[in-house]
Amino acid sequence: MSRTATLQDSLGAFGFSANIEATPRYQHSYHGRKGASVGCGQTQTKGLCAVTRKAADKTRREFLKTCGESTAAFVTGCQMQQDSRSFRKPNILFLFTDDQRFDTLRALGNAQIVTPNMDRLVQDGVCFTGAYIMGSMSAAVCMPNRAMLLTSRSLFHLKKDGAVVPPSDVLLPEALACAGYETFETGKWHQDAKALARSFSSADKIFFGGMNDHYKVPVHDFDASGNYPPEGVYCVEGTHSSELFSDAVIRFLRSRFSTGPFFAYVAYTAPHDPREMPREYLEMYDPASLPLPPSFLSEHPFDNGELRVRDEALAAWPRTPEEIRRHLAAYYAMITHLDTQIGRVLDVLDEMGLFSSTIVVFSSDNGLAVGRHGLMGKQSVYEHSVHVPLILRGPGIPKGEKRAALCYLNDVYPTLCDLADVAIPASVEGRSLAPVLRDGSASVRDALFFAYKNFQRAVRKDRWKLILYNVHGTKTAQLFDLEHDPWETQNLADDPAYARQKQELTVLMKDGLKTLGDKVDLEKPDWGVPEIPG
Ligand SMILES: [Ca+2]
Repeated sequence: MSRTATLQDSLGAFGFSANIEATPRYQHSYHGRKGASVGCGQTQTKGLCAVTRKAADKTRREFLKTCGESTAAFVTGCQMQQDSRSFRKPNILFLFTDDQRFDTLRALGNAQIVTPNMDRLVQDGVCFTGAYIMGSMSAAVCMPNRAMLLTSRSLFHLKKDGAVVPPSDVLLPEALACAGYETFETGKWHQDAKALARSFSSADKIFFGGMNDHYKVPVHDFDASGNYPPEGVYCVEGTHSSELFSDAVIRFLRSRFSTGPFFAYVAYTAPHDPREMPREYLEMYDPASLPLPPSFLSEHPFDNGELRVRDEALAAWPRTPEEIRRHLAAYYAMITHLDTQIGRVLDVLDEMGLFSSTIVVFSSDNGLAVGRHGLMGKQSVYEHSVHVPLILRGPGIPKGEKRAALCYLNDVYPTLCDLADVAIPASVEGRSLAPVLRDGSASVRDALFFAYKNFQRAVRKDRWKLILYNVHGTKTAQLFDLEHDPWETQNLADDPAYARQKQELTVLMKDGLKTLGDKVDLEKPDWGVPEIPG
């Protein structure tokens, strides 16, 4: 028996058998979606340098003038555009986890979990407590949200739900590379290989796909051509994914000799199931001592359209408090193990004297229910699925502060461009959070909109959240007062006392979704869109 512990160990006595099928190599997770590819050539650099926002400030315009004068050079190859002024661009270390809910950091009030290194980031940086994802048009929620993070496109403007990033959608590392950054990737890449190839100057231990056994991750070495044939895959058996990817970025940090800025994108696959971690981490958590969430239910109260998706089969129906507590203990154990690995990376950054010159971004691609509302997965628009952690630390960023401003993950891209004084490509749809970093009372969004497939839509504004469902023609509404009911347990949708809020949010939702590019027409019986199978 290996040194590892799995949730299956702890559930063995209960006949737990919903183990996770290994993801076929070169396919996107459990949907059999094959990794697609698109043409890659020089044209992407042409697009990047030709497109800039009119709203850019004077400083950026001056920088772009320099960039624009070199358009011909970009067309023939990405010539690094160095800013000649004294401003030194910060390094950027992006730590991106998988399925980590917003409330799984001790420093943010979760007294049950142990996350000393994530807590370091909270204490040394700014935590955005109102950070959300936009949703998904498929059960593979990770995929579009990673695409949105990397391109800052809205959900409804992604190609194939983010499986493919067309050259017209300039990726964040592409934009940074053309501004002089050395760009590095390790870990999960849920988009096409050509998009990776045009984004990074190097990579190590690349995992194409959605999920896998954490101790047998099929990885590739970097190939600048974007060709990743099946015979190039290999496994480092016995090394946990969180250690594998941390080792890779540490090697990158220690071996680089360039004096220019770097962008290192570390895409962990934890705490996504299968819930595997060294046994000592599982032993840190006693399931019986973990409180059930106030929104625990044995089953979801109505058909939300996705009650039997693969993630929901990770626990038996009806859900029991004992089984949910065991899942929660394993989920927390995996996060604590991940936290230790992140600590190793942060320590190396400090040892190398890069603390003050490096922006560290910490976030996750979506949350996870783990028993809340009778659900296990992330295929919903409840807070536990769409609300994610987001922390920025580094030069130009206040220390130990929080920001409640509502934002999407795709706002991070233009924020980093602003902090690094890098041109924001026109394909970017997010809004820079730089004003919010400067001013704690500032905001860039009045409301947020969420979607899951074509049968769930939601809006959040101030303390209110409205969720509308249309499942095979059956419409359901939920209205929550998040200030008094953050667990979303008291549905006010049918209470006449809140009819005004419901009506205002419905109108807001219609307008907001249309602006984002959604095709849904809430007035029509079928919402005017084809059903996306559950
Ligand atoms: Ca995920």
